[in-house]
Amino acid sequence: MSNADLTHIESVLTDVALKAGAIIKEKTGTAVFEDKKNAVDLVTETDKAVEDMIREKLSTAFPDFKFMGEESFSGGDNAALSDAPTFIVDPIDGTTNFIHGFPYACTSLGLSIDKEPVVGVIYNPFLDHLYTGVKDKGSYLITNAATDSPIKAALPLKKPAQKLTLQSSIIGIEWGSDRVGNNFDTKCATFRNLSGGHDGAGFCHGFRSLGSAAMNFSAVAAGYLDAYWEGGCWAWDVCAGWVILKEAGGFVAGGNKGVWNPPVDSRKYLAVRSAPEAEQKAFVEEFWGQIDGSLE
Ligand code: LIP
Repeated sequence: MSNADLTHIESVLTDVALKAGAIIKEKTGTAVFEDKKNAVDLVTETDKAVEDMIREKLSTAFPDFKFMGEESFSGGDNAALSDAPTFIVDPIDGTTNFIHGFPYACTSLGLSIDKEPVVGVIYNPFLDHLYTGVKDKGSYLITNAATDSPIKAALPLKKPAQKLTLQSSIIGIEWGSDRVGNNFDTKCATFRNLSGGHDGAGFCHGFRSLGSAAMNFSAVAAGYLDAYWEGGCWAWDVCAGWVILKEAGGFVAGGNKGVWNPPVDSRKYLAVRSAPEAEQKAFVEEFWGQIDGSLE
């Protein structure tokens, strides 16, 4: 598919994301939630309504493309990701934030071809921030996105002053929705290692938890976070952010030691901000050295 085609797809995804954002904002404060697999894995009627709207618009515009959405998948439509052009969609990433009114919920719309993320659009309607990325065409943050005077800036937003090292980093982390078992234990032990379990000496400057994988990827792409480590989320949480980060000079390694090229549906990732490649690789190795266990 040509770059022109991908740019056209990006503009359609942008329109759809802005429409989704308008619905999400209108429903804020009215969210009635249900549990999915457990009491911290939540869904609302708005997640489902927004996904239905997105699916309808995208299948009309691109009838030959496949669709993988969080709520359709939970509803039993769970075919594995194939090489075919596939929209990978989270109608509301950060559903818990949406329910609580914490303004870091977004719509995440990605396109993968040959299982590679090639277009990504992420829209946070509460901040009116739109992140976009197209393979080989760069990535951007557009503020005031839903107004008549949007402001577009190339990512990353800042050239970090510091060398990328584990010791000088702030790292995005999430508990996720698995609060027992292997991944929970691996995260707890690793958080301890990274935060100062060694004779009181901190190994990183701190953690941040935005409550949305797409928002965490966007923050790494912007350069606000140095890295984001996750185990347990899904392709729809990361597909759009993946393109945006890579086009911003970032790097996505596996969430477990030794995995340099994780597939987008591998469910465990270490996303690293823009820096010289040797620094990124040294950071990844150093981070992996602190992982206590192995994510599933
Ligand atoms: C959430 C993610 C979050 C992750 C959770 C969950 P949701 O998505 O973005 O970062 O830790 O496990 O998947 O449920 O809000 O769409």
